[in-house]
Amino acid sequence: MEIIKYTFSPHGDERGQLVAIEALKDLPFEFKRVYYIYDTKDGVRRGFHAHYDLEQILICVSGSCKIHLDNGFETQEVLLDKPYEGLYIANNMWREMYDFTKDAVLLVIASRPYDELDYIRNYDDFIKMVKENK
Ligand code: T46
Repeated sequence: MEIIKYTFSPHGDERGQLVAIEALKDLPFEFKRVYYIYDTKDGVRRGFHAHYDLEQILICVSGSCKIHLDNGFETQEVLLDKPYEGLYIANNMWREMYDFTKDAVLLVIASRPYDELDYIRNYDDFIKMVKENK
């Protein structure tokens, strides 16, 4: 499975760092939504779903966490621990997020507005769909 990570260019000076992300310039898609996950409790694993259409970029802007990716054929574990690095997650990809440090803030840039109908929450349904679409 190919892991696609974007490295953004921090605008650093003596005051510190600033990262700017523009749609279609720094990322391959227009985005419609941003959300972030923080204060994740010890031992928590989140996600457990795929999306029919949604594309996303995940950036751990503080602390670190790990992402389990599963395309139905292969799996990968990805560490996110840099505030200037974004992991691209395409549609039809099962994801789980885990090993959040106490200070972790996971910022997500999403290509579409929130839509519960876009979620595939049953793993067997996900596997069936990707195998049928192959
Ligand atoms: C994903 C991973 C990386 C909203 O009301 N609007 C939103 O935009 C989102 C993302 C969530 N919510 C509500 C729905 C639930 O009541 O927030 C609650 C928690 O969402 P969820 O259980 O889906 O969170 P995660 O961490 O399992 O998954 C989220 C995203 O939902 C998902 O698209 O790819 O982060």
